Amino acid sequence: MNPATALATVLIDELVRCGVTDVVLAPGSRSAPLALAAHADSRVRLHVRVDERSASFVALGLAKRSERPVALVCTSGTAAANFHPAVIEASESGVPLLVLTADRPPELRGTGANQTIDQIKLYGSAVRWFAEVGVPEDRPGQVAYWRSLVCRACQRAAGPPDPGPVHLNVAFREPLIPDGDASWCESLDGDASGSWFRARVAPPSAALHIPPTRRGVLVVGDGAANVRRYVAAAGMAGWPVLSEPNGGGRYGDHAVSAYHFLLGDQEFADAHRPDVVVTLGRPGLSRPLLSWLRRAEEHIVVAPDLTRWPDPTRSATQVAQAVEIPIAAGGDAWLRSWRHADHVAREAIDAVLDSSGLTEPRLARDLAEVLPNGSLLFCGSSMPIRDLDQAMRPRRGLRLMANRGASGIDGLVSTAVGAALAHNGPAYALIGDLTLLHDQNGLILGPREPRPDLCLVVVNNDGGGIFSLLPQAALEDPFERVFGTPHGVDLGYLAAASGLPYTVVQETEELSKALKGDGLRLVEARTDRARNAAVHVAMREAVRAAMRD
Ligand SMILES: Cc1ncc(C[n+]2csc(CCOP(=O)(O)OP(=O)(O)O)c2C)c(N)n1
Ligand SMILES: [Mg+2]
Repeated sequence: MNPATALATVLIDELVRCGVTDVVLAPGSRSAPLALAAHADSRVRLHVRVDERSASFVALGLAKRSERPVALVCTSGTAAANFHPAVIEASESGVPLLVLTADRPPELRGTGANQTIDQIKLYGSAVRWFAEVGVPEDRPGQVAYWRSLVCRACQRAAGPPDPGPVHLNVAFREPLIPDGDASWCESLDGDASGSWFRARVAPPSAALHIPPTRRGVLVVGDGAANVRRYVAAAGMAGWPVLSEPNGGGRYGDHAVSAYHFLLGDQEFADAHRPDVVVTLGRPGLSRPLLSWLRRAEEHIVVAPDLTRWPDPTRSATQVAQAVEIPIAAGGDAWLRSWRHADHVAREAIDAVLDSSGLTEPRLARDLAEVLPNGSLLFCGSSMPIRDLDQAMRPRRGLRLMANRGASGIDGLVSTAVGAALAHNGPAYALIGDLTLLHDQNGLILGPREPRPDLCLVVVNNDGGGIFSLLPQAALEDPFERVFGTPHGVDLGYLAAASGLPYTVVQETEELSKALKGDGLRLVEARTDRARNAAVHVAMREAVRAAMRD
């Protein structure tokens, strides 16, 4: 057997032994040993994509939803550079990715040899760990090295306490394809059972005990862990729960879903300054929420990893791996006041949306409501996730996810595809038109690829609608060209080019029917950016007026 085949066979085998089930691959020649080994191993679910950027986001989605490391393979050269955005998102949102970039051997580097670039530490500080594997050689002792390296990579990617991407640069010298000879200088097998080694799991963290408090609030942002336990504890303590949709805590009696509008009301925010706020994950959607967070007497950030904790407002007074929320007597008035305000605000918001026809926040609200239990909803950055934040009513049985680590509008189709492939149940995505166009290649699925059950709902406002809510909207002449960026693309043709079922929704009443079907499909809702900006103003004003009454 040639060394390239031996290394690739052992790498894939040890990945499987470490629990990896999915490998995503983009085609190339230098990566042939890894591609062939992954294809030959029936324990691996292989996904092949022509575009490395899409491939990397598919891997991100798979890993994000499954919370397990997913391997990602490409050839040498710019192919590897196309993984960078997904690696950054994985780093920022703590998703375990195992990036295996094939490379030329050292003697070809820096010589102008074809498709050869400097791949050493290519992703800089965006990976938790980098290793140059070294060119495989036909001599005893290599197998132990390769297997132990893969175990370390899996352990570092999966955490705990800080999951994230890991990069192995794998240099292969020719020949790159199997020669039909199965012999090697030592056994290629792993030891009897399990992975080559098992890393010790981190000991359970000690919880921070806080004194009983009447005016406490639980805030849940992106990437929060142990949400159910904290929401239950907040319920016992009489604390309101302010959860972003992707935080996973927007359900039950204590959920305050109109907080964006409530906290945007100065009078309400002044009257509801908390003694203690506990934040899980990273809140980052609502400016009023972030401003109000800065005014908390005590702000406790819960972070599993004490070397990197989210605190975008720089208001943390304590950081803990876990917090024990105490039960306090007599906190009813605090919770009642939040809930009453939430009820009033929600009625005002719903009244605006119910009388406004098909608008973006209404589509977001209704979509989150009609999806069956057990569904996954992947949300694009820009307005979709914000509209859900502002308009979605509390509910159970719906899993919401978004790429909020770096909040890019890139790779969203592919991330949603990957997440859908790891989700046990129907999957949906709500994304903007520019977000769809940015990752058109994510729609390309070869005939032998595992197919997701995913309905992409695209809000087509012919450009970047978010900018109409920002100060630059006043700059009428340059605005449309440099921010609005209309494109006029007919999404029907786009769907046809990829052979996808396609439906246009004209009225919100048609939504449920349009969502039906299976496999990858596209639903388009056409909206208007200026009208959308007006609806957001109307919601804010309606809440303000209702609060005054
Ligand atoms: C990769 C990347 N490029 C640019 C941006 C800046 N950006 C944020 S929102 C946005 C517009 C998105 O438009 P669309 O997907 O149609 O959503 P809409 O704003 O209309 O809701 C842009 C360009 C970004 N976040 N990520
Ligand atoms: Mg748009």
